[in-house]
Amino acid sequence: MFTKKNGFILTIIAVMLFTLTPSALAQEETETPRNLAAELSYQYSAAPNESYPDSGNELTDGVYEPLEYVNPGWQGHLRGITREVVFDLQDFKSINAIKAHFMQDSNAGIFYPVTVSMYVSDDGQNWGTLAHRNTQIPLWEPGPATEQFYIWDAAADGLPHPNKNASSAYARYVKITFTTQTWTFLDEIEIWGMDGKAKHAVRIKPEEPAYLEPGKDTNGIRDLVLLYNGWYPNGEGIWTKDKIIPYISYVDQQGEPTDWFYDGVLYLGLLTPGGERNFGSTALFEDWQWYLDTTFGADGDMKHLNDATAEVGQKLGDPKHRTKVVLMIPNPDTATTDFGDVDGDGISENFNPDQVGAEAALHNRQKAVSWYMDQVKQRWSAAGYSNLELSGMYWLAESAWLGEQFDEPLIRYTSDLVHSNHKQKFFWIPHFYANGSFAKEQLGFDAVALQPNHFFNETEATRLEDAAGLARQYGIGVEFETDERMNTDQEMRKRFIEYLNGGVDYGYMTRAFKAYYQGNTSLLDSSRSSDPIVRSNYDFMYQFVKGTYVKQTVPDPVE
Ligand SMILES: [Ca+2]
Ligand SMILES: [Ca+2]
Ligand SMILES: [Ca+2]
Repeated sequence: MFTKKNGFILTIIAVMLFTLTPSALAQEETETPRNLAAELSYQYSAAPNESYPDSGNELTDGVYEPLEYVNPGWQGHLRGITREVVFDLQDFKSINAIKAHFMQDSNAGIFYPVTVSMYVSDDGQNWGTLAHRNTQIPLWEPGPATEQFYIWDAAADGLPHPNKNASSAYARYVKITFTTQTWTFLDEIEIWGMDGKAKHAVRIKPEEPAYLEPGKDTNGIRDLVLLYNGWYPNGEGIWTKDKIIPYISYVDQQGEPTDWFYDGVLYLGLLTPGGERNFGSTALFEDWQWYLDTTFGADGDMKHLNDATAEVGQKLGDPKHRTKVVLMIPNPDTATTDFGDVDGDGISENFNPDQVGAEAALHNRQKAVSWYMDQVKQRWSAAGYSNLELSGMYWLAESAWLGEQFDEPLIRYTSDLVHSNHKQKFFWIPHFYANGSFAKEQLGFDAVALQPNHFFNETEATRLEDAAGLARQYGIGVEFETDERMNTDQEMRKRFIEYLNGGVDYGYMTRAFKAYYQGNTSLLDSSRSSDPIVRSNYDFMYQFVKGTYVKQTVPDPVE
């Protein structure tokens, strides 16, 4: 990485010295990196907000502003679609570093972009990715204003090119994109490099942004519905055959299957028995054992899913049909200090790096995951389900800081375990502001679907478009989101319809791998409803999964 601001100031001074003595050093000048963006104009996908405008090339004037957002040299972008800034360097140049400077001031509603992406292009139309960069400082962190550079540096980070000696990207255009959350403030972007073609400068192959399509990476799953089989006070987590049938098959008003429906089912749980702990954080060894028992027991969820598939298969004249199953891996959280004795050596495993050191904590967490995966394997093969296929495992934690000191090594370790069974893939559904949502390959995930989080929050109308755009940018799928309120609340039904319509408008209905969060039983409820409006929610969803849904007018809630 660059040595941040100071290193740059030194380099700027060096460049200035060269410029002051033109004749003698003209030859060297072409070989000394300089800020190619200095004083350049640039194109925005959307101008800054009128309250915090760009007074003219603020991003390339070389001035870094004090960390006070009222300073006119900052510019502020308010919510909405991920922004793009495009620089035309006027000619092909050799680019070896890019840095973009942002500030965060939580008290003023100014937050860092979750992700800044950097691209180069020959023609300003087709773009090759140089890097995606996550914030290194959490969003929403209280306290005084802070600043952050998002940096790509060829020397430290390398280039996405097969030539290992590649030292810079040879291109004419540079694009920087940044995500927004409330206000986003930036004041400077630098593009470092040299005029002309430097030694080992390479062209970066453009990529067509595209969703992750159903196929090899998803084990053939197109539409993966989430069923929560953890503990609920009202027994909602128990998935009997009759409750499952309206998910794996489309049922008529009488509850009779007439077609297959979701081709994949993800089982996952949140609460532990009695609601005492959570599988995302505090669950203990005994809870993990309970979850396996409830999933694989003689009268457990897998047995019911198998029975449901067999019954539907008989009715549809397709008795060999198999439902594809994905199972969660609970999160072995680092806050857990007394998990339980996984390996029987009399010592309870401690996942906390502050207490046992980073290496031992990672080792203990690996031990728990490894044990769990072994159990799944054994219990699955012992049961011999006639109509199920174990297609993969699901990582429950919804965000991942990248880096060896965070969960990255544990996720990669788990990925290797999943892939040691060649028939399985590794699934993940990061939330909208998650770290690492672009880092599918780096983390070892195969099938990733981004949560738009539009259903639950009163987000801007553009959120679905933005999530769809980011999913294409990162080459991942999309999560559909709804819950029981779609059947009872007009405003929530409107949002449900927006997700359906977005699938047509942004192409994720037919082209993307999708996961479906539907609360606990929203689709089951709508399938059984005698209210034609409520029942139509189920029918629309079925049409959406089949790719035949036609956009509906979004009904306005009654005031
Ligand atoms: Ca500036
Ligand atoms: Ca300004
Ligand atoms: Ca032990």
